[in-house]
Amino acid sequence: MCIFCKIVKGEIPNQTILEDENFLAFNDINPTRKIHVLIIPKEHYDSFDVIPPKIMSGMTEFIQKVASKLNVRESGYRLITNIGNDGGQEVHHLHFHLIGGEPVGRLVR
Ligand code: DGP
Repeated sequence: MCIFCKIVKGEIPNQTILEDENFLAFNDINPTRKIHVLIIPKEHYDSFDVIPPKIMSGMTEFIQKVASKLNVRESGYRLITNIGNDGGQEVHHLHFHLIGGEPVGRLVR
């Protein structure tokens, strides 16, 4: 079973930010910014590339609730999902990184 499925099942502890029936948001184990939260669907999908589009509407609403809870909607934040090897994805369970709490800089060179 993948590591994020184990987190969903409670087999690996996590610092939960927000949870509902379908989604979970928790602190990244290795934060790169003051705020670094991972947002996942509880159901396993390998990556964004294979999710049914209808999952995204619930996920969008949930991510906005997470951003509200973290109080970053006014200051702004970055949302990233890595896909596959070239995308730098290490955990193959769809997740969005929400980073912020400070200026995160430019993404492109
Ligand atoms: P990615 O490279 O997009 O697949 O990012 C995977 C992220 O998952 C990485 O930032 C570290 C995080 N991570 C890996 N294992 C764990 C874990 O057991 N707990 C938590 N909270 N985060 C984890």
